[in-house]
Amino acid sequence: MLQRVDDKTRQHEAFRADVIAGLSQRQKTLPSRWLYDDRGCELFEAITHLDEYYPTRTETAILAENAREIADFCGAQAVVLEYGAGAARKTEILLEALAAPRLYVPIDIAADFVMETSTRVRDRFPGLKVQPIAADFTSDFNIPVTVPARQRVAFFPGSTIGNLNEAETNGFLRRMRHHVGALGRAIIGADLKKDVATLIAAYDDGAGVTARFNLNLLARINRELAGSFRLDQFVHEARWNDAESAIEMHLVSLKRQSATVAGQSFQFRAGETIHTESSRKYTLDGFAKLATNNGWQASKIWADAERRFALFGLSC
Ligand code: AVI
Repeated sequence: MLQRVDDKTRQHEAFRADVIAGLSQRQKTLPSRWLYDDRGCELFEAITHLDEYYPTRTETAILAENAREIADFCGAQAVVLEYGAGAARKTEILLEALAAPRLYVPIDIAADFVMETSTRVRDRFPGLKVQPIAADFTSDFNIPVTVPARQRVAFFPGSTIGNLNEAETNGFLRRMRHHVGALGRAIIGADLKKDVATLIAAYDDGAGVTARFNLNLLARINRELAGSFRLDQFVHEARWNDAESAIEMHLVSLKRQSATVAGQSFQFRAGETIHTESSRKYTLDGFAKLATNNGWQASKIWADAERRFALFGLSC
């Protein structure tokens, strides 16, 4: 219990520091991980069911259609390490396809959440051993020696890799490589580059769910950091950044205004934006090269017929 209070305090302090630092930059920026409070998680879940948001259903279908081959690639007795465990449906498809997975290791920064995931997977697969780890997968951490070293497979679906910046992406791929060892493998979901209209629609849906998801970050700042943002004076915008090959979410100030956060005041010009998320889109070659630069080989690629999304099978 005491541990949980400490975690909350640390989390609150990290949020405050990130918001103050991010709003002090020339291009105001808020790290996308803060989008996911309880309401943000609910809204993201709703996004995954939207017609315009193709990644979730496309990836799930690729996984289901190729489950046999993906399981063979992992090895029947794989030890599955899932980073940012939460993609329940996708995890189940993989675990179901594996003949006799030795162990499932969900890894997530939120200790409560990773315990919930463990319970759910144990209920669904009664014979399966589950060993949760509470850790931030964007920072260095060790896999406990109690996790068998052979046949480790890192599983990272959801195209969350696209939300990491360049340094984080390289660090993450190298960390995974280190975690699985010389004979290990990885299955990573990545969203592919496509026409801009499809991408904009996916990140600025007709029902306004993504807009609510983005604006919720200001509501969170108001609630948790004594903020004074007027939510009706900012609007959501999704834009394509060609140089970065990324869809960006911004919050646009509708007028010249100021807002206070934790006692500090920030000025906004009319039209000025806060950049809240980048979602990188890859080419098949581009992702394979990224993998190679970080100690992996892209041995397999599973994609849908329209080449919207791909699951990469990496080996060392
Ligand atoms: C979590 N992540 C993979 C989502 C994405 O597509 O980049 C987050 C998201 N943001 C707006 N819509 C979805």
